[in-house]
Amino acid sequence: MMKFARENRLTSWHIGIALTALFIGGAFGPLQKMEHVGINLYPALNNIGIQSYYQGLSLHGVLNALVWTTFFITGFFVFTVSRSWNRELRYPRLNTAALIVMTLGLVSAAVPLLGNKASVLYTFYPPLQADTFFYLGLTLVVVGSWIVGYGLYFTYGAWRKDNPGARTPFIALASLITMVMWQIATLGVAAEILFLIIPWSLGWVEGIDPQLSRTFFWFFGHPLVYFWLLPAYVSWYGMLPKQAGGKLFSEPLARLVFWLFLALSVPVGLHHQFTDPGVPAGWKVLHAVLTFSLFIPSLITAFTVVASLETGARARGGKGLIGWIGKLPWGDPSYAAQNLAMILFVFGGIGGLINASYNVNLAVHNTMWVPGHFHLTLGSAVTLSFFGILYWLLPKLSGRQLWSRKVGLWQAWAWFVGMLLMSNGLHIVGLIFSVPRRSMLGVAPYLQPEWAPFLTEAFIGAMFLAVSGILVYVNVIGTVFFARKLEKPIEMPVAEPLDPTPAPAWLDSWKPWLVGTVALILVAYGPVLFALIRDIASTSPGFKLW
Ligand code: HAS
Ligand code: CU
Repeated sequence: MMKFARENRLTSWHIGIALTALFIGGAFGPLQKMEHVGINLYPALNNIGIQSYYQGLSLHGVLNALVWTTFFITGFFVFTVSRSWNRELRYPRLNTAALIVMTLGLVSAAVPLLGNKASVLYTFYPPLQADTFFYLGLTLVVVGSWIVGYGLYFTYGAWRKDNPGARTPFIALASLITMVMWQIATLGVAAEILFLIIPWSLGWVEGIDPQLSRTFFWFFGHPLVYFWLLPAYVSWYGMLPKQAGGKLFSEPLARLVFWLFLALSVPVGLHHQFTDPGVPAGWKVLHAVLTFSLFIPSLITAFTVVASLETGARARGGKGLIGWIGKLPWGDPSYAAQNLAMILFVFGGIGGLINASYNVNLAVHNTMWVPGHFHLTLGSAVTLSFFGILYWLLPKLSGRQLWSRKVGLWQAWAWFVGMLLMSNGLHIVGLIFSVPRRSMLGVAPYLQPEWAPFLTEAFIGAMFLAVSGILVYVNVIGTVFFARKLEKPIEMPVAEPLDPTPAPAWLDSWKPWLVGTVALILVAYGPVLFALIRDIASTSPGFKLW
């Protein structure tokens, strides 16, 4: 069998499922923005079983935020890790089993979602109560993703045995750190689902403690957003400089950033619960401060990635203080999509600073500002980067050229413009008018005429996104089924470090970082969870409000 045939097949399946989920989930986005300007198409969807706005919103959140990301990322890492070591998976059957478990989970969650039995939105906060199969399905997706991780760790062990003392190549290390972070983070949601939600949704216990459930959820929910972001960082640091004809400005800094994300991703989750009455203020302050410390790796990233791209642009003849930017490979859709994603992330990141400020958060919490924020981060920094990655990865996997570079460029720019418009409108209505998120605004009795210009701006943005989304699928289908065969094979782009000296050993050493990570989590979460568990109040029955 050709080398990497199995890995390629696994990655293709992961990504194919991810794209299918995004297609269905994404379709609801424009419908939501239409509803907000008074064009309600949901009654027409009754015929295909979509009963309400909230069912659509649940599909949108679960399929996009949870399924598209998790399946794409696990598939991408199977690829990055094996190529980075130039080594096949140690136990490919284990990774096949992982994919099967994830897929069974997806089906189990999708059936109640499509049947309007799990319209609890993607955060599934109790006491909203979904069908048990929804929760079981999500659990299986998570367990499957753990098994993907085990497959990668075994492969790491085999590589390490053959290469004692060598530095783990950056792309493999960064992918592994992200996977380990995910494994720690998902303990929170596993505890929530297994100990609290499933017994309650099966009727074994009468009530649930919503405060404890939310706290377990956000133990997982914040690192979840970095699980989405870090694969994009793998590409921005490890691949994009090469695509721009340059080198990675500082490999040690790139490694440091991933270790810092491992240590700091979890102990900040309370910044989603600043308004929760059951968590003492002191702990919220601690999490707010730790959240601010997370700006350090993001700002290191901004500096290092831009400096790396600059080495490429200058090597291509770029001159001047900012004139070099024009020499970046803007004509390459894979590059352009990811650079545009970064630019949007600057705004998403600044909004994150505002969210994380304990007192300022009160002005924006539960308003449209928050979807404005996460469409710049999850919807742009991450998703647009993944499209950029697809523009070389799909040709690599299918052995065919990208169907149309031009369509790829149009897609990336339409996404960029669409997200700018949509997120600008959403941020403004949230901040200025406190317009609530997750609401059918078009029929709300409190709808105000002053909101209209901004909701219309968001609607226009969503139309750009709809077109852009269609262009993604045109190119995917065109590439896989209709494009010409590749003339020469494509390899994963790997950026060389500017300074070839190997990174210091402490940046390739798991123990100190893992110990630090666990310690920080115990300090930041131990007492909070201890008190909530000690005082558990399993009093709330389940509610089905749809
Ligand atoms: Fe967030 C809510 C705070 C980042 C996703 N966030 C959410 C929710 C989601 C989400 C989905 O503190 C909603 C959850 C829900 O449903 O309730 N977020 C932050 C902070 C950051 C942050 C401090 N978020 C993300 C990322 C996400 C994401 C990343 C997904 C991938 N977020 C919050 C808070 C809330 C929240 C509160 C709760 C709000 C509430 O009240 O409910 C930081 O990590 C951001 C740091 C990033 C930067 C940007 C660095 C820029 C870079 C690009 C460089 C490129 C350049 C351009 C300069 C500081 C690295 C180069 C150009 C050339 C031409 C070369
Ligand atoms: Cu967060």
